[in-house]
Amino acid sequence: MKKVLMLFLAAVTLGFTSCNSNDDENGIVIDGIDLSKDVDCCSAEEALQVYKFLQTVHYIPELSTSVDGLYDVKAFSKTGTLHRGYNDLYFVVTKKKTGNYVKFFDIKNVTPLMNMVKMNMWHSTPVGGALEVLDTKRPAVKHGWVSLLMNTSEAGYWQFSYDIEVLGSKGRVEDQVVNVEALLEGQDWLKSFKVGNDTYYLSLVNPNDWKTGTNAIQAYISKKSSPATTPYAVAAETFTVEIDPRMPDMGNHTSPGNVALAKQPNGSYQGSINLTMTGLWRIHLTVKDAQGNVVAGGDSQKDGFSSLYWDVTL
Ligand SMILES: [Cu+2]
Repeated sequence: MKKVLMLFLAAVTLGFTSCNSNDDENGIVIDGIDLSKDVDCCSAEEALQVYKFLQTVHYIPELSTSVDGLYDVKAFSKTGTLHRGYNDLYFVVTKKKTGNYVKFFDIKNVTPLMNMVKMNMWHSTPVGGALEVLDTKRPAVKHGWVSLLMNTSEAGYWQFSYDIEVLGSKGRVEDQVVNVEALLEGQDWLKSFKVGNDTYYLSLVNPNDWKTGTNAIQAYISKKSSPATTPYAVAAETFTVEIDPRMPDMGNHTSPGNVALAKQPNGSYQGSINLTMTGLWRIHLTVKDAQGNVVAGGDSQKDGFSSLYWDVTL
């Protein structure tokens, strides 16, 4: 595959046409296969962008597979591992014969299941909806996410399954055990709250990308399924999540200019958070329903702050 990618790089540098081009004079031929005839693959520019993207993520072997001996399916995350809380997942499919990226494939029914060994029960976890194209620049990369309730421990372990369809060929990854790492001390990015009999999960998205100062803050609110072995979808309800970041080790001082998280058309919640210095920030949360009633957090403990919070250490 390296060879193909290097040729794509060369093709871009030399200004050759895309592999979808009908211009035979400039076709890229590898191992006797003219890539310009491969309508399933990306243009040279698209392939280059995918190649560049893959330099920023790492391969998860447990979640990768092949389909019908024709296609390699590779899963990636930022680190090549998974951890408790929100994780982005990326998938790329290549043709075994040429290493070309395949643009058209579907990944469905991503189902993480945790076996709580001592309790002899299984549960799933918040999962984003159908996987989507990462962006228009990188149409051959599919993106999704999972937010894992617990890390792997003596209490239990995780298995992942999903279905894949590539150009009419179907495959499945079934019950693959994947290790889920704990977060470091001072990092707690996943919390739950109850409204009546319903349990909701608040997944903070990638706070490890934050820097000192003002940051975009993004989260998802998912609703626990019944039975709990069904992946937990993003909640249909509309909430608002007010944030009150404090530094517990520094007299609980706060910061100015924080903006509550509001629901976006894509189902995520977005706001703005100002973290004025490095160290442990406890982000106290107050969740309100669409009518503005407080449904979670907001309760005064002995320190006067909400007992519903994320911890982020910068
Ligand atoms: Cu569990």
